[in-house]
Amino acid sequence: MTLKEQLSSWTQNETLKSWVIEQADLCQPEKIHLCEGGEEEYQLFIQQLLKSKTIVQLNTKLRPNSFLANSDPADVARVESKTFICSDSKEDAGPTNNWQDPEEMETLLKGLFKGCMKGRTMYVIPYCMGPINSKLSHIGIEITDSPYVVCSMAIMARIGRKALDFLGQKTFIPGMHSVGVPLEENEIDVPWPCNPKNRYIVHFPSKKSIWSFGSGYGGNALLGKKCFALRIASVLAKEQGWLAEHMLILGLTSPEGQKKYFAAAFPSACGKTNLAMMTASLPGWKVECVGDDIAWMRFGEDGQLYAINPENGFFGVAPGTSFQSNPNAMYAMSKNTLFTNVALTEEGDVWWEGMTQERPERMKDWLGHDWVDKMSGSKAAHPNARFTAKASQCPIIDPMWEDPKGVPIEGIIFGGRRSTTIPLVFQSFNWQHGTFLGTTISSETTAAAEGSVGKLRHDPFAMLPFCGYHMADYFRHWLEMGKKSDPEKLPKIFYVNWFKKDSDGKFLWPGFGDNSRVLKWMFESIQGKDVKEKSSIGYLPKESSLDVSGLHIDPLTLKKLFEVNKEDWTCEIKEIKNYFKLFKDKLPKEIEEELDELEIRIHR
Ligand code: OXD
Ligand code: MN
Repeated sequence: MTLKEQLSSWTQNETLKSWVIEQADLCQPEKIHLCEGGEEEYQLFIQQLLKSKTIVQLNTKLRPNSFLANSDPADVARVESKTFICSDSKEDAGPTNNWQDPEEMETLLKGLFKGCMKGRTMYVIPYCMGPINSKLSHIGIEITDSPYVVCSMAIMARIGRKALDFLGQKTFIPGMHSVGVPLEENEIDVPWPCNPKNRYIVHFPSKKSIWSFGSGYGGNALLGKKCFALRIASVLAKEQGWLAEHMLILGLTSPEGQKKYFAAAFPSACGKTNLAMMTASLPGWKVECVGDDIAWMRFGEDGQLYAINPENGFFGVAPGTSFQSNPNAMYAMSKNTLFTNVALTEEGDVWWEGMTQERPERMKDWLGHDWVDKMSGSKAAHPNARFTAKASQCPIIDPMWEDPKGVPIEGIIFGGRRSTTIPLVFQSFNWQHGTFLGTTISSETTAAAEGSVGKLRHDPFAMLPFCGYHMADYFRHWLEMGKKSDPEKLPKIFYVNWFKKDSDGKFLWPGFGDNSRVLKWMFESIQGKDVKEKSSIGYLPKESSLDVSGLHIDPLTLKKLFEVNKEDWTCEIKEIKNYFKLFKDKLPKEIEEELDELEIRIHR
């Protein structure tokens, strides 16, 4: 069958057909596979990956239908330095993104992609971000030469025939991906092909297209996630009047059976997945998970903000995840899971730092080497090792998680990892003040992130690596969304900090399940209960309004958790002022005013 014939029996979408033909001409693959989705097709790719030694099968008794991939050591994380927003002008990309002239970049990419799939199969994956048939969902098509990417996409998005049927004659976001390693005739492939010297993760906001070359890992290669659902979607959201956010979504039910949904943005290494799947320590309170990474939100005709999780699975960091820290994540990955860069035990199961207190006697580390040198301090699992599992496998997945209408968001939470200054929780005075709080998010870096440990990194709305246009225009978009909406129905905005420390460097707050106490306080504040009082930084919990029953926490510690120290805040304001200089006169005047007013209140 010719490609044209193959395509005609696959789709009636003419734009899609001609795009696939054009890309096949460019990349010159040996074969083309048009994805239908489904378990049978998934197993076909798994067999291929087993054969190429990209993955090994885990013990089917311990971890049914689960596999482990070890990547090339030079391909282990998102590469922000090679991620580009190629808007028409540099100004449109703003000071926080890498930019290159779109025409020059296109020429460069065409050169790289020419013949890049020689000797390989080109997979065409239709995928739906969001529930099928939801007005909030969007369709993308990813072309890739990596069967590992196809399997990961099959978990992380709704792929194949159902996405294609939903697409119909509509438009889609095209995404081209190649590991960038063409094969000569009879050349044997390596288990994890990649091209670290020529790596480009490129977004064209005007054309709404994505091109990714040289990496097969995570957010670089699974184009539905960060590339589409955040960078391109943030541009779509601005144009169309909605919000594409780096936020988890959770439902919180009170002992009386009342339920409220929250969306929350945190920079990486702040426990987003743990919060999204939390087991509440407060008796009678229940958390259910809608999503752990991304939220698409739109105001409904009733004036209420509704959110969907555009993803279908979790691509979670494994190290640190345990039955203590996140039992629901552990259950979610108990079967049908694709692991990457974790260690392999002698029994054929997985292990990573923090999974159990005792480590197994013998293992293969993430590089495939025998794990014998326990004293060397090298890690058995890579710090950015991942599990890829379907969201439906999470025991506390919310019953409404695939509702096409989305879930009604009543509270928005911002936060960061801060050892000083920021109290455990406070509430903004209103939407504009809340937007200001989003602009000020900063977090102390941990060993899991790039750069030196303990350094403050500003990460507005936790969107620093994910905003597809000028960050100050994004602030403006948030302000406008609030202005256009019914103030009574706007979600309340909160700011939290689970990580405040005492002078000995010990955490003041236990975190994890006890964060449900903070969620309860927010819940009651939204209900209009008399639980908050004005302070210079926002509303703080009134004395005794935070439920600490059963928690052995002394009054002094509680005082420290909520302290607003004038000196610390003077430094904080100075730090924010300095950071805002980056946006020059693009910084919305409302944000500047909020900072000025905060300064006046602090010094009053
Ligand atoms: C992620 C990230 O992997 O935010 O979700 O880096
Ligand atoms: Mn994320």
